[in-house]
Amino acid sequence: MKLRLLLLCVLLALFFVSCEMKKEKKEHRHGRGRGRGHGHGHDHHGKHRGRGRFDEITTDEFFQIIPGADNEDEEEDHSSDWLYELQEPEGHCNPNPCRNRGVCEEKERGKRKFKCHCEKPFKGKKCEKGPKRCRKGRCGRGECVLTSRPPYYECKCKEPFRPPNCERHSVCDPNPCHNGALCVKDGNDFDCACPTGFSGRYCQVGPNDCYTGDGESYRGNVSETDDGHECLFWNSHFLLESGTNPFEADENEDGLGPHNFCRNPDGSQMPWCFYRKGRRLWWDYCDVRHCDDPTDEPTTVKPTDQPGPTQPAPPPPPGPTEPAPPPPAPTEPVPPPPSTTSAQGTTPVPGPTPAPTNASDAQFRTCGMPQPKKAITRIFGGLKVAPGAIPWQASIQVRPKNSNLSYRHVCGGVLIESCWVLTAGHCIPTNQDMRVVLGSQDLSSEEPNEQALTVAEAIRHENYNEKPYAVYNDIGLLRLEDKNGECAKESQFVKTACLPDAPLPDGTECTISGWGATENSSYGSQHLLEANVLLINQEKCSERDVYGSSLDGGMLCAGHLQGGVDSCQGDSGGPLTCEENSTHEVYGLVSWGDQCGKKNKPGVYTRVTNYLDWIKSTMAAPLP
Ligand code: 4AZ
Repeated sequence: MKLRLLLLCVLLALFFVSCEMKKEKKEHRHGRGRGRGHGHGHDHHGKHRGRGRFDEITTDEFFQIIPGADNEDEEEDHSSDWLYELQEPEGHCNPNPCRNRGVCEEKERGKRKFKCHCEKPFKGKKCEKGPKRCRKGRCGRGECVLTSRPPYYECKCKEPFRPPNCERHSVCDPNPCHNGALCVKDGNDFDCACPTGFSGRYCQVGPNDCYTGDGESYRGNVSETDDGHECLFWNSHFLLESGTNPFEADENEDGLGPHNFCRNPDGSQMPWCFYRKGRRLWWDYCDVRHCDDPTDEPTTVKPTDQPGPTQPAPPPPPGPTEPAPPPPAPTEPVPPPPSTTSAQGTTPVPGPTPAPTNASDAQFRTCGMPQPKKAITRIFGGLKVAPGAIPWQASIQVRPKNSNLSYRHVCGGVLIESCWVLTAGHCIPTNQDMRVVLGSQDLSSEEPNEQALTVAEAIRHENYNEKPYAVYNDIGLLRLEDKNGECAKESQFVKTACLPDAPLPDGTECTISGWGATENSSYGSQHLLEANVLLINQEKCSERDVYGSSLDGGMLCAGHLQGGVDSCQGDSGGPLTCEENSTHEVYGLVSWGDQCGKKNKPGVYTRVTNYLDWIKSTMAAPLP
């Protein structure tokens, strides 16, 4: 009896605790216009409870005042010149080697066969260098944003700090609150007392500020995430350091521009924004109301079962800043991409080849077509990997033979047909159970879109040869176990890559992806990461100070123009794909390299065009 009473007490206690927790979450989600945030010491993570925003700003390492930092001259960054030297595009001006809208001129004489005429403010042999104006301390207690006109940056001061350098502060003077709101001083902090119907930290959100559908057309003024983080400007240097065109002067058709309002430029489920937490870049959905929701209780219901980030995202391969995981993909069915194959899905004319396939197989009729997505990954230099962006990416996982232990990721792979995954030869283990996971983004959780398939047969190239200095013929094929003749099922998140049919010119920009080791995590990344690399001239890569005579014709080198970006351990076997005629061809497989991201030591990839006959004959061979 006593035990029952005790159990009842425990249950009641649990019930009340859970109600309190729900209440707290609800209050912070629906707190717009109710004085949430600064001046109230309310912090959603409970970390700085009792501390004002002023203290948070002045103790933030990003908003430090560094005497003289605002008038230093721009320094030239020559750290990546070695990679430019390595590229030597053969096509001179075709493809255009000049970045950032630079105009290419063919040259007859001289060492270089082309000259790039750069648009201001870009410089460099290929107009790859933008002005590095936003160095630490330049904007004191403010966010440094990039602009298209001299001096190519602007300081967006945090309230109550004042321009030009955000060093001086004055609370409520001038009044930062919008829409006639009163600014209420509280020491160095302040609060905006919003007129009825207005909300947001500065009362900048009007009563009709809401989004319809998925919020793609939302052009309202909400600039806070669901958890109360202030959004970064879309032209923030923190976001755009690796971007291709950070100098958009006006809002573009996706609503992105020199402001920090929430938008949905990438077909996500509702307006969202980037924010910064410490040194990391994150994103989250915004505290914005759906127009169908009642105005008195604005809701910010996050799409269920795929919440925003809850733990720090791991870093990317050396190079650009790691984004938080991407928002979930749109739920609407997407029409199939236009077919590049004949009715039977056999001979593509002209262009990339889908791997030879079953004529009866209605699925995977096209290859190399990722989930259609908006250009956000282009805008931000690949910061954000959208779900379905690399649908051929496979995770190859092993566990001891006939055990019940959990599988662990060892390598990447590339789906080229419903039942076939291409990978590196060195990824094929001996005497292990092997499976392939497709459609996965986050390896640490079982995701609804992923498909796990047992490997029925693992075939390594017969001339595979691992030497201490290089791996030769590093290619293998995995045949997946079928169910009624079908293995992988095509979906928004699982598609095949095409096989290439011809060599591509040096300097071509291609994509590498994987869950491999990164600058800060030698165990690998939990989220799928991607980066852009350029194909490097074979002779250059065979020079003595690069890889010398270790390279053979079955290998190719690729690296990043800005230096540092590279594949690494755990990425092996995964794809290097290049876009040709609007489809993605698997041009290389991550194979080896002298460490990762090291100067003069780019990644080495298995040259797939060298093994096309082997791939086709292996897949066509009768089953054992
Ligand atoms: C590896 O150990 C490995 N930087 C893969 C790629 C590279 C180096 C090592 C290229 O699997």
